[in-house]
Amino acid sequence: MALLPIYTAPDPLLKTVSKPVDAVDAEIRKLVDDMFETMYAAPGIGLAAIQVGVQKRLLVVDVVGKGNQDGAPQPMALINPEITWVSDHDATYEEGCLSVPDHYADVVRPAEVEVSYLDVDGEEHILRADGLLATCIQHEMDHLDGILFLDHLSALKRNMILRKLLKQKKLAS
Ligand code: K1U
Ligand code: ZN
Repeated sequence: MALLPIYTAPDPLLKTVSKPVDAVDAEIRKLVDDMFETMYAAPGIGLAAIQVGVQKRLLVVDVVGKGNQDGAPQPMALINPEITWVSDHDATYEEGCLSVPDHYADVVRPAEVEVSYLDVDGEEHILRADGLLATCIQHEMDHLDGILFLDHLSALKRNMILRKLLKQKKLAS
């Protein structure tokens, strides 16, 4: 397994739309393994392939293992995920993002979702999620369409955070 570099905003790659996975093969399974290692090391509760520079519609989540220290790990890889249903009622969570380090903000999203996806064996599944899992899946699926949680905030808040991130990058280079 390998730790992959995480791209951070305002890198233009994070604003691109990822492409469907053609075949769930050994290369994809290796990418999934590397993404889990990278997510747990960060630490994080989710990661989309575009965050590690791969423009494929693939994400990993585990809101139990690292996000909640008292649970056993529950790693899930979602390949070509599609939201098939969202609830009428919303939920607000304070979101973070490994591509927007050290910044957090409340984001409102549907409280429950149903998502179809392929697993690492290429098998199709339909998952009904609520709570943090629903929020995390929606956050990661946004990444696949080039959307950051910052895009759910006011332009004022978003631009303030982006300016700070740009300044940090310039200082670090
Ligand atoms: O960058 C990402 O997409 C991962 C992100 C996922 C996420 C967090 C919160 C709400 C929605 C989606 C993170 O994992 S940020 C780090 C984080 O939330 C966390 C890290 C360790 C323990 C608990 C939480
Ligand atoms: Zn993110």
